[in-house]
Amino acid sequence: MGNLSGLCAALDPARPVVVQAHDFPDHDAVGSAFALARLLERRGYSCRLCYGGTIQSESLRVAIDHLDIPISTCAELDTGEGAQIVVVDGFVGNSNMVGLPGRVVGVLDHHRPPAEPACPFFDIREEYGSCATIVFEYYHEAGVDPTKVESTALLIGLMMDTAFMTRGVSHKDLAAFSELFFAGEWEIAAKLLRNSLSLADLATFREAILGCVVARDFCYVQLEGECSAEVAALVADFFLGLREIQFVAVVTNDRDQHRLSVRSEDPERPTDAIIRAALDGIGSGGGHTHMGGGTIPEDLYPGNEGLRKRFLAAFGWLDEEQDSE
Ligand SMILES: [Mn+2]
Repeated sequence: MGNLSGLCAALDPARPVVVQAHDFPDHDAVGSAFALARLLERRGYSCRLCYGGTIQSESLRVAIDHLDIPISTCAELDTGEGAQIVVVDGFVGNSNMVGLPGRVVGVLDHHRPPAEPACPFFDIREEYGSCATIVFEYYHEAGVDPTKVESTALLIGLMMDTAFMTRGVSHKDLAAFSELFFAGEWEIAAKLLRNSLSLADLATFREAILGCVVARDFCYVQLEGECSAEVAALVADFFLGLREIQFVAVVTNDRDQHRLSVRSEDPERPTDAIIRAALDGIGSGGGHTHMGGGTIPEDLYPGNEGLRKRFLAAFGWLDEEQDSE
């Protein structure tokens, strides 16, 4: 059985389907949820789209507006107990996925899960650069060409998650890219990707440049000012662009918790494994080889230097220092 037919077999066609993107969603989560819902609608399902938290990304807001994506917050959506939920680009139980009333029936994701999901259907492809690529293959399986709008939504997700095809790219991503690029509006996708920042974000970059702590190829950035997850990710990308730096951790304060955006250019230090080691016992997180994130509740936060040391320990560098003493 194909993956799309597997998902459809797990869904009850008589009841509405809720397609849920991860909290504080990004382009990949929203674009994939939207395109998946449109494909399920062609199969006779009625679908609604939602996300947890808020939309912090201005470029995502522009994309939702431009593509006219009918998505609302989980709070606005009155799902009811009987809802069947399909989670996209993350999974319930993760710190970045709010629980909705109803039952999680399916999960589509490209993040390595800490444990196998306990729902009837899941399709997790860690080697893929984006969830959009998985959904694109569902269209293939269905023998359906995505429309221009659907192609654009998927293309933006794919381009954002792979940083213009420079990280985590599999052959499948490239195949999806070559079809979606001209099937969708690549100019819009490229413009959104290039214009994620505004002048207002310069203060964050100034703070980051002045406050970063570098040890060997590891750059640790603590930001005290207000900063969205998207800008924190772009700060991390910026430091990774420095030749000497191969691993970056950016930490921001988010009211009652601390949030991490992590990047790695070293396959020996995959972000998800390092984050789990560094946050062991104090927080949660995960991701891919090249990019990941996590959260630490305020009451468990070990302090800036304490957290930085936890990364050094996760690299095995603290042991080396002790050995050489
Ligand atoms: Mn993604």
